[in-house]
Amino acid sequence: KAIKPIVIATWDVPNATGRAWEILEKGGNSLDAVEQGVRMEEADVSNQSVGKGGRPDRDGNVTLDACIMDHEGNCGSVVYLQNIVHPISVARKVMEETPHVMLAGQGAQKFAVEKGFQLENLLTEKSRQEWENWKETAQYKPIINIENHDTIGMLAIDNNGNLSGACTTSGMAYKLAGRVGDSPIIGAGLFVDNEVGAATATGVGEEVVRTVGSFLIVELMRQGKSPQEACEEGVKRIIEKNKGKLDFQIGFIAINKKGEVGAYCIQPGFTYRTYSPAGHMNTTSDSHVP
Ligand code: SD4
Repeated sequence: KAIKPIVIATWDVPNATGRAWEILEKGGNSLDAVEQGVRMEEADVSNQSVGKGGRPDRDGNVTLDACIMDHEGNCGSVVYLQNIVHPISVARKVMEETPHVMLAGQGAQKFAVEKGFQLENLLTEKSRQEWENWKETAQYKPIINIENHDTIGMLAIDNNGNLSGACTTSGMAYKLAGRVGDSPIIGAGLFVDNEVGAATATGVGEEVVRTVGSFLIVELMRQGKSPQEACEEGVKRIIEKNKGKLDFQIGFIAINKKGEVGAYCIQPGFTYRTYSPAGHMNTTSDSHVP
């Protein structure tokens, strides 16, 4: 059976999936597709959860987390990176041009600058103003489904049937300085196994880390579950660990080698974008809370 390329991403991100699809359609590889795809959100200042324009930590600093993984199991990650618009491309360089998987903070920034990335202020006036307003109450309470375009996790299969994934975020708004979430942690925010499939997460990262969510979902698919069943089981684990306290959001998407997709979340309102030969679609995920 002929391989059909496909790209899937968390939230309603038509520009990102459209860009990835352009690459896949021309016969490009899935690694380029996911990198170029998520860069659209990193550069988009109207997405206040990713890259430039992201909401800052409680001290007013925008700090970015991202990771990328290819079909050979190579991976790269940056955490607590500041003043660089495209952390995903720095993560790719960590993967391809260093003996390491993860670079953090100032070291990651120094590496990026050495590789030719420009330093830029990432705090937009809108995000700065919102942070000023937040400081009046200074209550840390992650908002469920912020504007329906949050952390972007993207998974793709190319013409050769190879899988890659990328995940990039500015993390939870008004987090403690130094906080790193699931999004740049291989196995938590993203996992790719070219024999089985791939998964990625959005939502309160601490909960995803606790269950190594994306790795869990890929392993469940390895054991025979469909992407949908695996995502549901991944969410169920988190719910069990929280003993019924469900006032937060987690959303997973997954894809298997056959190009079948699945998605599941705790709270209603999580959507995902798919682009395949069947067309461009925004789909509402099933949720645990009706
Ligand atoms: C984090 N998972 O830093 C990210 C944030 C996120 O929707 O996905 N927000 O925990």
